[in-house]
Amino acid sequence: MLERIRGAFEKLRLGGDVDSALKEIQRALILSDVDVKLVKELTERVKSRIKEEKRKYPGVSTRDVAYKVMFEEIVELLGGKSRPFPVVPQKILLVGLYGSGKTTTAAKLANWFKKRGLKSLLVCLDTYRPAAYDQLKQLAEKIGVNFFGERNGNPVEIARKALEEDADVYIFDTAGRSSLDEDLMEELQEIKKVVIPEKTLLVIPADMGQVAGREAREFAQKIGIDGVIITKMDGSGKGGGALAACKEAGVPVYFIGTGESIEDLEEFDAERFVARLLGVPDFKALMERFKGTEDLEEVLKGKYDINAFYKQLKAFNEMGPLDKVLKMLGISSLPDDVIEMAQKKFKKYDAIYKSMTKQERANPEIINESRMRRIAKGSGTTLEDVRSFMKDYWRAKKMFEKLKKARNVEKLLKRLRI
Ligand SMILES: Nc1nc2c(ncn2[C@@H]2O[C@H](COP(=O)(O)OP(=O)(O)OP(=O)(O)O)[C@@H](O)[C@H]2O)c(=O)[nH]1
Ligand SMILES: [Mg+2]
Repeated sequence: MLERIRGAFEKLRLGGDVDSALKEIQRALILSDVDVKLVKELTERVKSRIKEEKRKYPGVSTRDVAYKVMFEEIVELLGGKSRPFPVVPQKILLVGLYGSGKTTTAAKLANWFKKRGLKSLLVCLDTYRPAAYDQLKQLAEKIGVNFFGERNGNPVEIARKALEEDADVYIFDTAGRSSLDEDLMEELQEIKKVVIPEKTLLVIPADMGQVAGREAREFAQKIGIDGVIITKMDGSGKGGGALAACKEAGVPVYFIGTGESIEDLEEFDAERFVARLLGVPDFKALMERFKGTEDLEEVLKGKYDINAFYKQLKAFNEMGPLDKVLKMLGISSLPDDVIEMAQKKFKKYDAIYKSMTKQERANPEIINESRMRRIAKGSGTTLEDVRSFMKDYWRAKKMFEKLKKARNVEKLLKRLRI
């Protein structure tokens, strides 16, 4: 989507000039359907702020100042500072037009809360589309949360009955229409009166681009919304436009949907989003993923020897399938097959690791052909297996050096922000 922005920053970092980087960013934003007016304003602000900050930090190169200013302005454009979504018992009402992703998102949210220890009840208030009931019920079964619904009947009554059930988080999935017409409006207002939701969230697909702003305003006016969830960020080139438009409309984007599966829901944070776009890994997010497994920070501090490699393999193995998030966070340079290997070949690699001497683990460069043969024998694997272990180790080592470099960029950003 905003690949071009990444390209522009990369060029800047490698010594390109500020003007052409800025032009590239303008092009990227417009291609992503960001309103031209907003792009113009951003350009002006970036230019004047670069001048300003250069006066403030005379010792810092123009390029570094530009990097920092562009980063901050793009973050601001796409949403600015975000508030985390409250992980507390609550009632959430999902509204939105036909096919925007409400039902899928309802299930993703239930799963999100489940992971955080809260019990959800998924409630189907869509009695218009006959398949809606089964769709949500099946999703509820799949993630192991409770479901409530009736195939026919009045959505308002169903909502009332649902509230008698026991749950921490009530998630109400409503019917979609092709536009926000009188009927839909009345029904949603009635439901709202009964449910009294803490959060009414509008679900909008990313491919709406800047039109998302108009839709958000309309729903805000007629129904009242507390925030937005933008779905299908994975399949659209217009996500940037949708994000910028929601920011302009003054409604926070709480989550983004990044795929069709249940796990593909991310809490939206503009800074993290842009940082990732630029290839600056967000270590906090990364740490969260590693919670309870290994401390990547520690690994990064030390020397990347075979012990560190093994720690990582073990972490990946225990974490289960790595999802896109982790890959997007900058681990993307870790080859896919190595990640897969962490799960599939773990037993073999585990045995190989255990047959190595302390000295070998700390100094991988000493592992020659004859040592490999010994390791293969000791671990009950083949010479090929040991070779592939070593090959993966060297590749992973390279990746970590990259990650370390990226981290320095983040440090630079922090220092400049003061
Ligand atoms: N790629 C991708 N597809 C998504 C995402 N969210 C939803 N979808 C797909 O979009 C389609 C519509 O999703 P639903 O959840 O049924 O949409 P809905 O708003 O409930 O639709 P109605 O109830 O008919 O108004 C389905 O095929 C989903 O798999 C996403 O984040 N990424
Ligand atoms: Mg639906």
